[in-house]
Amino acid sequence: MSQRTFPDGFLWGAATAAHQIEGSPMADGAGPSIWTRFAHTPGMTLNGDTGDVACDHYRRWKDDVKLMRELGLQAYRFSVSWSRIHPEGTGRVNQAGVDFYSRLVDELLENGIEPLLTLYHWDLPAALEDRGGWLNRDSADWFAEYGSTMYRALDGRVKKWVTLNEPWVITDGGYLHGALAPGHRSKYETPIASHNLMRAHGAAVKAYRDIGKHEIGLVVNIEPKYPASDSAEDTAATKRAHAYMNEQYLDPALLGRYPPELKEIFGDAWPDWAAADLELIRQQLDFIGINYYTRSVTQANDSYPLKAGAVRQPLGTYTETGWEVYPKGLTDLLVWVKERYGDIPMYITENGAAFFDPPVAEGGRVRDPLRMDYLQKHIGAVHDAIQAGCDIRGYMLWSLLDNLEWSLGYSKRFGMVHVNYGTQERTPKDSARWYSKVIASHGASL
Ligand code: LGS
Repeated sequence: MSQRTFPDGFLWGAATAAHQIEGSPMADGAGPSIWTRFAHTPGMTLNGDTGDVACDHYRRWKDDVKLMRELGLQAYRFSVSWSRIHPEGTGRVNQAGVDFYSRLVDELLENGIEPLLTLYHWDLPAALEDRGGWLNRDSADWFAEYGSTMYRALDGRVKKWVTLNEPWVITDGGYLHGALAPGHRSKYETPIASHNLMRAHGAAVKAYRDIGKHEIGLVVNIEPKYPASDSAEDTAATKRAHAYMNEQYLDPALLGRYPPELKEIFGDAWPDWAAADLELIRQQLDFIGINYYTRSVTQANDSYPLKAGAVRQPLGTYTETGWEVYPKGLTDLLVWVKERYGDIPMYITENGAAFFDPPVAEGGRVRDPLRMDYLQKHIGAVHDAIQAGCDIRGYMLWSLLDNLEWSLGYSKRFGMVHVNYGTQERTPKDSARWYSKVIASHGASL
């Protein structure tokens, strides 16, 4: 096995999100979020699973930080639940909510773990959904207000901030196809929600420059799109799919414009946006966070409204969520980001896989060779991108713990640590022990 070197200061960590691990959604004065409502609506999640308990991290946070330290993590990416901070979404601050995250950050720092804080990982305060949510143009101000509350409370102790996690998933899942909260299904709403999310991103970065002194960025989920054939139809479909997922958010954030394919995809549902909006969206960013899981071999089809979709690869390996394992796609993608947007620092803010894990064996062992193999190959792909000149500053494994996979409930396990949802016992899987060694050797043992 060849020896690999990662840059000095490259951060090794793991990621989670509030709704997926915390539980106790209404504790200590919090307000409900759209995910609490959505999960409590019959038929919206697999088995009716909710985040009421999840990994009980809201009460076990101290033990979880201890676990992170034992694993040797250098960084931890987590998200803040907006409705714990502003139960009505704006205005009144719920100090108990701020204190929860403040204590968590202190504990991380005391254990030598750098916090990466995501402001929005999908759990909009329900009170704001009642005012139109991301369809309301005021959402940019609401988000900047909430961001400012957090910057004032934590900037300095938190030095790496993320505005939004995966705006594409928020709108494609929440506004176009309805599989995710708030469960809308409208081609006409989707561009408006997308645009307002990006205005909110811009407004929150702007507010950060007034209050914060460290780094702020945006996290996107992107995946390379390869044409299924060289037909004109598949080539055009691939271009549309690429613009829709990979350029829709990075282009306005970094270049101040939208790719022209969006008009082709959305037709009369895609408005002509005001130049002032695009100016707000394009802010100086300190880094881009990339969430990578799979690629897509794309062909033309009659799906609405994209008219493109992924073709299953007969010789491919697939994870439990049905996503193809394709490590080279991560290298291709990172090189593409560098080529299109220039030398912006990047973090891998999520990468990982759900596989079927056997039950915890006697002696507390969980063998998960497929996850280990997935991680090894993808971290190798990150290394290849660094070799190709990409400025990659860290890798956050998704996820620290098995957790609530949104509409798929507890059925899919992404953790390097097994969670017994009956007892809340945590058991590091083989992949966690392996990852600890990778961290301790700064990637040399890969
Ligand atoms: O748990 C989520 C992970 C799991 O897989 C996390 O909260 C999200 O930020 C992120 O979206 N996550 C995730 N994404 C994989 C998306 C792959 C889509 C492939 C679709 C092919 C049909």
